Amino acid sequence: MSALPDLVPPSLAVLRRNDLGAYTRPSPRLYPHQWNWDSAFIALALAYLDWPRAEREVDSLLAGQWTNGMLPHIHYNPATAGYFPGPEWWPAVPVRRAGERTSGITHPPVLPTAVYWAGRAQPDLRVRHAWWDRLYEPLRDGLRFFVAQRTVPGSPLVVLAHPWESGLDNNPRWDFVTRQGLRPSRPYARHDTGVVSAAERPRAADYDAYLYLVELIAGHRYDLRSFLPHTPFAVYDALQNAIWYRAALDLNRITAELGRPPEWSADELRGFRDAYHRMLWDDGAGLFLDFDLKAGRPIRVHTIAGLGAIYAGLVDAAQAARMYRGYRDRCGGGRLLPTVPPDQPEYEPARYWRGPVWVNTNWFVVRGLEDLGLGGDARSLADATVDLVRQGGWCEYFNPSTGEGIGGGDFSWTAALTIDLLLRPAAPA
Ligand code: 9WN
Repeated sequence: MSALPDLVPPSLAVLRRNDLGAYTRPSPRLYPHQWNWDSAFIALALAYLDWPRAEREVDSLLAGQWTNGMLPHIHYNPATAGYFPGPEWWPAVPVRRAGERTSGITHPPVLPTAVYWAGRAQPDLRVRHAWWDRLYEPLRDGLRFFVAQRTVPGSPLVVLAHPWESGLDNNPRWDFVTRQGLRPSRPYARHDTGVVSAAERPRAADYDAYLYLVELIAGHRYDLRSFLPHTPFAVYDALQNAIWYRAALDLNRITAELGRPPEWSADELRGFRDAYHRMLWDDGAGLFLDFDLKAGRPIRVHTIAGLGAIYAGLVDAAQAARMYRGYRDRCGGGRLLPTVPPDQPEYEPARYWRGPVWVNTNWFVVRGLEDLGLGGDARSLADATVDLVRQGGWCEYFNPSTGEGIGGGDFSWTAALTIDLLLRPAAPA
């Protein structure tokens, strides 16, 4: 590829520095193993620049798949230390390939969408189709897992079982559980706060609750039906559900190109869409909200997760424009889009998922706006996102008030999605 945009080579250099051969670590000192949605973003970027390496990234992630189809949120590398919690917190995981070590929870299923777009970047149709053909079953199983194992009678929406599964760990939507004072039975020592300032990470009470839930879930052999009566945390996450729906659509796009019948019928998709609107839409907020299954009520916290429906095409252009512009206009001239609007009492501009701008959440919104024909909004948000990286570096997240890059450095998905935004520019208005 000639004349690459200026930020592409240094972004690729970040991915190269984090390349451990079979997979790309999210960040050098903070996250040494393979993470699920991180690798989806990374594979998408590599598809433009190093196709064989993109294939390897996905293969390595799929090597951690479970017998029930679940793709765990972490695929551990036994040769690497320096992360807490390690695989010893997740005993007896039912992996397809004996000997693989993984976590016991999943992550937002970005992978089918990334594989769809990565495939589209492969101009040789034989290579593209052979790859999709090879990945089709594991991707299908990964999505079907949510339907078979993570729904409850009466609703097609998928249930999130741990804040880590959302990928937005300490987002204030989950404060209702971290406020409960839950603690694991074992003492533990965190690794993250030795790498990054504690002021930019989740608090001690958050970690206590995370580890309490790890023990509970592992104690019930990772089976939602078994731990549901006992867990304080079971929610319909507006973003996780949107990502699942988008992945289902993209898997259908793959089947269409392969000349196969669709995996999801129009009826199934319509049922999901109706349930999503019925359960999660909040007219006053102008956003979708999450739903606490245990309490039987919405979680009334406004965050960027409420815009996930835009990415999924779960709303039409007019509703998407209202949601996006309403959210943007609440942000008081700061950098876009904070993960929590500054007018929310929980907003903290430098603490992880409680306010900072993250490149992946912006990317979801950009790609959704673009698909809905809102090219002007998509373009300006894409430009604002790339400018943040240009000024703040390849950091994990950015302070919306100052634009400063914070959290872990050399962060892979910041680099990967910068590459995607530059090489697949959002459509002009
Ligand atoms: C726990 C790797 C992951 C991301 C998540 C982000 C963070 C882990 C952590 O890092 O989570 O899974 O230790 O904080 O919240 O989205 O996938 O980059």
